[in-house]
Amino acid sequence: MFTLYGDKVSGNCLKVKWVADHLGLAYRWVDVDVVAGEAKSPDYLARFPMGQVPALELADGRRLAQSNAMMLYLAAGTTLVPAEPFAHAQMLQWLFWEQYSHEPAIAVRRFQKFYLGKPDEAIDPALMTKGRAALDLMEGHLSGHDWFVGDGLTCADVALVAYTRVAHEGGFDLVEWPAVRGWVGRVEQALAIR
Ligand SMILES: N[C@@H](CCC(=O)N[C@@H](CS)C(=O)NCC(=O)O)C(=O)O
Repeated sequence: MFTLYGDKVSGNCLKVKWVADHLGLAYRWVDVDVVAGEAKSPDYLARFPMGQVPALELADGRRLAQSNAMMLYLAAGTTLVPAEPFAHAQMLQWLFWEQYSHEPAIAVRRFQKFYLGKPDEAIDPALMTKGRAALDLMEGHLSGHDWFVGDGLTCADVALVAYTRVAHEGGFDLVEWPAVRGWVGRVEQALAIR
């Protein structure tokens, strides 16, 4: 049994929760209200100095931050983490890309538009440009593949679907990216989150 600290409005937190649920792992969920600043409380920072959710605490007290590291840890030895070295590296390729080129545009624009209620003109236009470029790249890959790596669901799909499935809340209408939309449906079905 382990403990997951998270906020269910956060795709980064849901990634880890979905993996745990998909694998049937037993865990305790602790709500942390990010907007209310709970991830910056002295008590939380003492345990998780990165001051963010999600966070993971094992029964023996070891702690881990960063959604993708947590997913990989929980899913180690399953088909969600390809064992073959090149496929494994491809999965990591998408995970690193997601954190640098996808999430910082699509998730951040969604947060500003949907949760902070900012009007479009008050949001940095670079977020739209970068988010659209990320969706274009995904569309290119998914036009020839059903999944990001190999023939089935991996952590790469879980990471990338978290904010892609709610991209419309950030002003990205997936009608423009039909292969991405089809893939979102496949991943949601595989994770039983629809
Ligand atoms: N790279 C981190 C990003 C985590 C992250 O941005 N968490 C947000 C919620 S989605 C958070 O805790 N924000 C509060 C803050 O940074 O103060 C991960 O993948 O876990």
